[in-house]
Amino acid sequence: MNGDIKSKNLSAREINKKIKKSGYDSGFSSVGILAIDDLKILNKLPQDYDDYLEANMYGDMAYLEKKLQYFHKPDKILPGVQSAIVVAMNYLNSETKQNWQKVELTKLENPENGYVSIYARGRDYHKVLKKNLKIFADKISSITGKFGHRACVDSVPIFEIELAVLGGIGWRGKNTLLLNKDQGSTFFLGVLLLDYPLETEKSSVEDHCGTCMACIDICPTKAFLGPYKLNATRCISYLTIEHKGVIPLKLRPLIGNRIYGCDDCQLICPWNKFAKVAQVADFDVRNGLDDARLVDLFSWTESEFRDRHSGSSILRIGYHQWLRNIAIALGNVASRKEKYNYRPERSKSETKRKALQLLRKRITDSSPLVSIHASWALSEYESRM
Ligand code: B12
Ligand code: SF4
Ligand code: SF4
Repeated sequence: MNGDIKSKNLSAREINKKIKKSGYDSGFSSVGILAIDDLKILNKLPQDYDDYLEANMYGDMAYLEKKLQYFHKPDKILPGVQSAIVVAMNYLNSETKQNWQKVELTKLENPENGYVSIYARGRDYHKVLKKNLKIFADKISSITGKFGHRACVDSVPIFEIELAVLGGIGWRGKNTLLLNKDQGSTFFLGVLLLDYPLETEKSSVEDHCGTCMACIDICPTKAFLGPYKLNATRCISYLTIEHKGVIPLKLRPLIGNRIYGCDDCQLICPWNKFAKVAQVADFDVRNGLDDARLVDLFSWTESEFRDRHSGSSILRIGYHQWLRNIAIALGNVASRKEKYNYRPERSKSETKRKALQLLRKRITDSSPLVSIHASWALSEYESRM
């Protein structure tokens, strides 16, 4: 419970100001403060959310069903909860070039290299945000005195984007992500629930999507039912990360060379011209994942997979799902070469031979998930090359 000793002589506004400064000092780029009443006013959500669940747009993500149960009862998440602080943390790494959106879009046209979403190329963001939220909470206690808290980064059933909108961090874009005029959308969100009372900082951000529909139009799998409405079961991020089983045949060619997540609906967003690089080094690229050859990644043994992805969110999908995703991208190499008229010198025989050899080996893999996708990839490869 809150032991409000130190903040006695400070006004609510002064406390908020100090808290915000501590948030920025803890590596966060935006900080929004909400009183408990504001955690309850999201009454628009349940209707939409019911529809979402009813339309079965969540696939294997059964945990989304639980969200509703907890939604109006933040007390269940943190007993005696009295306020929430929503934070954003930028994740573009320090090497990011000014024209990064173009650079990344070009990578999608190189069928021989795998595309790993920018957010997943470095350390697991859940770990990074949790660590920095802990630092932030310690700083807050030096302003307010001791209090109880819970750090939420995806693991807790709350609506982070809706809270961030209420906290004035940005607006929800048509691609369903949170956007900010000064930072685009390349940031993560986290929430600190506190049993200490804070006052809401009233600030609202207008929707700046206007007539733009670029994200909806670019989506490779046509996953948007319309603006602000996503059928998650068609999203490549869902298919490559959340979905554990066989990828539907008709969606495989649309995945292209994306082997973990997808950034297209952000790469095309005009507001991402203003995206900022991370203030922490945790998101620096590991294992050359910003431009790695599919055949190299497909050659990793299981222990290599575990070692190389230690501390990364990619580890969570497991070795077989990793191989499944790369097999699909390998199966797409031939058709994508035709599409982009891609003819680099080195690819001629050496890469093809290596890909065929690796795929043939995986047809008899003990994991059906791997063998099914390797067989498909091999038939795609052999029929077109
Ligand atoms: C589950 C999940 C996913 C799922 C589903 C996403 C989705 N939009 O539904 C999948 C795996 C597809 C996904 C993908 C991605 N995600 Co995600 N995801 C989450 C998570 C854990 C929960 C979101 C959720 O509850 N979704 C369920 C839907 C129903 O909720 P909703 O989007 O709020 O939708 C409401 C309305 O838009 C509308 N609606 C939306 N769709 C539909 C459809 C129908 C039929 C109806 C009727 C209504 C409706 O009604 C809903 C309820 O009010 C959040 C973290 C969190 N705790 O919030 C991260 C989060 C949203 N993801 C994040 C990221 C980074 C991504 C990716 C960019 C990762 C990547 N590069 O591959 C992609 C982007 C895809 C996209 N365009 O959304 C960040 C976003 C940061 C930001 N700037 O906004 C978050 C906040 C994680 C974090 N801690 O930072 N994600
Ligand atoms: S992440 Fe990719 S597949 Fe998912 S909605 Fe955005 S563009 Fe479509
Ligand atoms: S691409 Fe256009 S419509 Fe989509 S989120 Fe960005 S500004 Fe909004």
